[in-house]
Amino acid sequence: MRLFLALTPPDGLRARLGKLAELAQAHCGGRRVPEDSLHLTLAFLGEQPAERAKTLGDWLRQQAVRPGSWHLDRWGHFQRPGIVWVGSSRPTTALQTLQGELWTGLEALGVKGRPERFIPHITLLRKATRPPGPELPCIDMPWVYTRVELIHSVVTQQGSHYRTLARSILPE
Ligand code: 2AM
Repeated sequence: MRLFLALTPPDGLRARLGKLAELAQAHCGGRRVPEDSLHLTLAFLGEQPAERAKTLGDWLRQQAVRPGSWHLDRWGHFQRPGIVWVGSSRPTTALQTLQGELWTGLEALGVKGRPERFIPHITLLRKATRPPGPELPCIDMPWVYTRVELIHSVVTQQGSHYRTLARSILPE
């Protein structure tokens, strides 16, 4: 099972990001990530056996992550796969800490693949043919998060479908 840990945007923000994706596609081409699939990946776990998915779900249901926030205010581009994304130009210390703590827990469960660098971003377009430019609107969107999700990515010919398997608990 292809798995990842992610934050998913609250509904209002999700809708605003969906609108941004439409605007971005008009300028950059490519394929839009469907609105209900928008997310911020904290840890990509790759293919994992089903038993481990269960272990990871049980583990995440016992984690109370510290709620936090970050601020979306910039466009970004990963040239090679043609990814157009939105992220933050401000320090993302709380997210970096959260990502590091999650990987420490994952490694204790035997998961490998902690990346050297973490660039928090929300992918809006894939296979874009042009980078985002000044014609795209300025972004000013706060995102308050409370829970991390374990998501199963089912890859089909139509694209990836995401299914949430487990969520962290809210701190007391
Ligand atoms: P992306 O949006 O930057 O492509 C589910 O596939 C999520 O995991 C996506 O958000 C994707 O990030 C990320 N992802 C997919 N393959 C990855 C890989 N090989 N390494 C790191 N992250 C990956």
